[in-house]
Amino acid sequence: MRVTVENGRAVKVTGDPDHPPTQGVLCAKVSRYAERVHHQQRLTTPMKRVGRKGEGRFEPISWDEAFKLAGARLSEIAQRAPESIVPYSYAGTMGLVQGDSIAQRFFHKLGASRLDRTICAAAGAAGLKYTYGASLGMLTEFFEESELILIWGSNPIASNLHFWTRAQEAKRRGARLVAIDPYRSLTAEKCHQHIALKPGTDAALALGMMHVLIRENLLDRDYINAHTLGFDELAGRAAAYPPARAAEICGIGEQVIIDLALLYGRTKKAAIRLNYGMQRVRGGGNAVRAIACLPSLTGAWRDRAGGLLLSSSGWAPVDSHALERPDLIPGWPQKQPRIVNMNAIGDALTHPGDAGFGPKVEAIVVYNSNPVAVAPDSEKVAAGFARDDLFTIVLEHFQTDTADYADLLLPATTQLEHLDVHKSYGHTHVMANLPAIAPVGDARPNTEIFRGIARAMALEEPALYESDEAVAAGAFRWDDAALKGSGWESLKTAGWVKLNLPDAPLAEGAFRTPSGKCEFFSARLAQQGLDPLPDYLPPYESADGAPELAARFPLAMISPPSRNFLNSTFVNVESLRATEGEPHLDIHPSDALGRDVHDGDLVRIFNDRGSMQARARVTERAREGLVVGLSIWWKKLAPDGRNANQVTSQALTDLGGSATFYDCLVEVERV
Ligand SMILES: Nc1nc2c(c(=O)[nH]1)N[C@H]1C(S)=C(S)[C@@H](COP(=O)(O)OP(=O)(O)OC[C@H]3O[C@@H](n4cnc5c(=O)[nH]c(N)nc54)[C@H](O)[C@@H]3O)O[C@H]1N2
Ligand SMILES: Nc1nc2c(c(=O)[nH]1)N[C@H]1C(S)=C(S)[C@@H](COP(=O)(O)OP(=O)(O)OC[C@H]3O[C@@H](n4cnc5c(=O)[nH]c(N)nc54)[C@H](O)[C@@H]3O)O[C@H]1N2
Ligand SMILES: [Mo]
Repeated sequence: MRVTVENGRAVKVTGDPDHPPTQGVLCAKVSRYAERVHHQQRLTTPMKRVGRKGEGRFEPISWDEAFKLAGARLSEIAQRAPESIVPYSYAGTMGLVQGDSIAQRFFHKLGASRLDRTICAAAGAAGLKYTYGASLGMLTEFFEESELILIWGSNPIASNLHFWTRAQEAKRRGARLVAIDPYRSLTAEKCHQHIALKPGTDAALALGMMHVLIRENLLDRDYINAHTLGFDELAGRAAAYPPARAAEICGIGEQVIIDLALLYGRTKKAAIRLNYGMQRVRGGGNAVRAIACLPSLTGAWRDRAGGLLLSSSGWAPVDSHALERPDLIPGWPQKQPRIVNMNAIGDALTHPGDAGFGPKVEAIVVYNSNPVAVAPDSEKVAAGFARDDLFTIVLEHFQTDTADYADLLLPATTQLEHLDVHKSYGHTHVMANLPAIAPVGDARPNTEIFRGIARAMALEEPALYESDEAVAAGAFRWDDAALKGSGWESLKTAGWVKLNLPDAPLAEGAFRTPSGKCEFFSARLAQQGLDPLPDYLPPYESADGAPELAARFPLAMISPPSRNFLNSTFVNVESLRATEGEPHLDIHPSDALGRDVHDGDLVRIFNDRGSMQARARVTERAREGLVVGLSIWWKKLAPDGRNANQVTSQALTDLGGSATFYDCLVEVERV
């Protein structure tokens, strides 16, 4: 990203035309980043609460006072019960310095609870780990040479524009694009074919495809013999999914599955752009495993334009030990503080504490995240944050829904104001992020804020006071083959470095599993008492998984991202919010008819966990039985002060402990 600065202000951001994956293009929301950075509501000074919890009334204080208040309270708790302190952070910035470095070291030094950062991608990451050994996949550049692209649980026009550019180029060269998505997304409507399966049924589709590939012998036996493990067992599993059965589960036609499998098996350069939308359900990990087996069955990996990409982040040699320093945990490695799953933060904050859970949570420090808006089962999350005896520190750019509950609200810098380094999960370059402007107001980088609190607590640990530049320089294992020949200085000068990888990195196997093969059968899963083969697990909330619940709440709701928001970031940027208008609910005409709901009506969406309102759009974009509320709205900027997470649940996925945002039954009525 390049920034144009005039008189100390960022006036324009553009893509870097020399950077191969982005080619000078920014997506709709990030192209407004300068507007966000200089927004009149940017937090510019530390503040302390003067009103009731959640009321959002604050008065300015100095940084010294803020550090003293934070340090005194955290010291007192840390001496008594360090695990009562919980950090809460996710993807506000994905920078390795402002995300996971000094903050993690600080909490480790205290012996605080550890956070399982699983709100987004953990099921998919686990699925890939058990199958490929790590988050490995095709290089995004070569999708433009593919002859067939399955865009599976992915809406790149909204969420991954730079891949979409490649897919369009492939289309111009004659490739066929197939969207697999219960919703006719902006992307699905631009593909040659849209397969609108029921949410959470992707594993059944993949197993049905396998059944056909095996029956028709559309297999690469040499690749299977040399580079995979457990073919016979997998074939046994696929035998239980003839296309008729898979079709029944997925709610699509049998012939659709047969045709898809034949097309996939007969196309040499067959690529799958899998994405995280399909793993936010109970069986998300198994579904990723099932789909990840497909290119290893057909040997699609042999061509650089074939294979699969869910995440490429495993190619980057990040030194997470150096960044996070788990060895600072008192008594480590024998002593391992408890782990709090971030998806169950509502339960954690409202738990009284007992032998199983450990001590009651007394303090939460939130940075790079907005849990009151983004975490599931939001009524519980808000009830937790509203506790008078909870000490809450929030590091933020803006007074978000979460910031309203802070005792201390501390202004943080944006990417234009601080130093960082990044890897990517969509491409295979690493990037330096150099500050373009001075901090706005009195804002400080996350790292500097944690150093300030550490100093106020008189913590004597040099790693807490390391400079951002030193942290950045140690973020990667520069001696790894993927980075050979470069270092922090050359990365800083060039802006980005392309990882040194073969064009078709899995053509000769080289998976990172214990066997070095693509593991259809996973001994590691078997050892944990789990199914060693991928299977279809019905969603927790579906007619298959919970018939009684489905009788009361017959509609499946998904709430994937809007094009103009980045999770809950950018919702307060007026130009972007104006484009989205107001919260909508897309509902199929036949579902609307039975409920006397008409296009443009205000509707209430509800289940046992909560409710929200939205403006109905009666449309065939949502398949029958499905409703779609594009997200994630700031509650306080929605007309009824609520958002989609009022109805989502804290249940976790089969693998990885991920969130199940799209495994959610509701009912809808006209207001
Ligand atoms: N504009 C924009 N871009 C973003 C984000 C954003 O909020 N806004 N967020 C960023 C982040 S953090 C992430 S993780 C990614 C997310 O981006 P993606 O990984 O693409 O995931 P989603 O957008 O959640 O969902 C993608 C598609 O999956 C569909 N889907 C939902 N359930 C299922 C299912 O069970 N099966 C199948 N096959 N499809 C399903 C949805 O309808 C949606 O169209 O995007 C990133 N980019
Ligand atoms: N219903 C529903 N809920 C979802 C999802 C969904 O699809 N549907 N998607 C889920 C997914 S995929 C994800 S990744 C999560 C995302 O959840 P979060 O990671 O919480 O993402 P954001 O909502 O973007 O909030 C990030 C906050 O970090 C702040 N921030 C940005 N940069 C910095 C910085 O450098 N320092 C500090 N201190 N703050 C910073 C921003 O101002 C913003 O308020 O939400 C999940 N929630
Ligand atoms: Mo995410």
